[in-house]
Amino acid sequence: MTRIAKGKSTVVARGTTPPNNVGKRSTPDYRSLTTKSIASFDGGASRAFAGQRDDPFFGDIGAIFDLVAIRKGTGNMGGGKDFFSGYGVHTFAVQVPIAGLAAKNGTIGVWASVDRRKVTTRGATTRDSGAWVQVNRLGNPLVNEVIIPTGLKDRWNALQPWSESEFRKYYTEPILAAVINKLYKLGAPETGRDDLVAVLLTGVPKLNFTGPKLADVLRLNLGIPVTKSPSRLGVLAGDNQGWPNGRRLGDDVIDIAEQAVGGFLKGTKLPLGDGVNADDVALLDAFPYVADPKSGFDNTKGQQK
Ligand SMILES: [Ca+2]
Ligand SMILES: [Ca+2]
Repeated sequence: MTRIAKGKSTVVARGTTPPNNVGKRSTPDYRSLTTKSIASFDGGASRAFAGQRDDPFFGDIGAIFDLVAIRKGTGNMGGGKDFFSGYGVHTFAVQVPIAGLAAKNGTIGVWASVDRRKVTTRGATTRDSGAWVQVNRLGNPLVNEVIIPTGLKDRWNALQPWSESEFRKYYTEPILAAVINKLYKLGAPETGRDDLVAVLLTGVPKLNFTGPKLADVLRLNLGIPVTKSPSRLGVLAGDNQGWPNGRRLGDDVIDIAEQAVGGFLKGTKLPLGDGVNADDVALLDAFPYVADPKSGFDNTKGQQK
């Protein structure tokens, strides 16, 4: 792991990733394989891990892609199918003390991007060559999926987060609001959505506002204390330590996004959700927090808990 601070790069940790969770004969005691792969640095105050974990994202993606298929909840919104249940993901987890950050009482912005080589040549052997190009980025969850039109997704993913002014109208006039109104006659505000610009591009005043510059970064106000009893609906439920102020593994970002696009911050509080309220497996109470991946032997992909 390399830390870049004040223009200087320093390798702060090295380690190996555990093998994927194949099954009880090939990879017995998978938790200990994980624990052994955690690299510690900063004199033990910081940790890093890279390897396979359970996919902590949860949602009924099959239903959502079928014309949103919004479930109008009545307080009990359970019953959706967790499309990601049983799947693993490759995870990079990093834990650093807040005290070590320059903005310890301020708001930080976080995003990630993926680069690949410009050219892939397929044949007897497959070869990648050419310059590295950015093909994907992520700050706030679901911006790519919910806000950016299909024809512009490649361009949007190739840009840096601070290029967002080019896409402003898709935030102020979200396509999803128009779609759910057309399909379900919900009365979500379709224009003048400065509330979404605040939530996704500048931060919300008195919560995590970082100035007028538009940028899709995940903003986290480090001055807000850790919530003892987190709500899966985060800020929408009065729990200011959840998305859109940072993002915890248990935050129900699909329900939050649907309700935010539905106009929650403009007073249109629609009981929207996909019916999946939590991950199919419990998180760990210690680093790297993301649950152990299901083994290939167990193979429970897509099955509900
Ligand atoms: Ca999962
Ligand atoms: Ca949900």
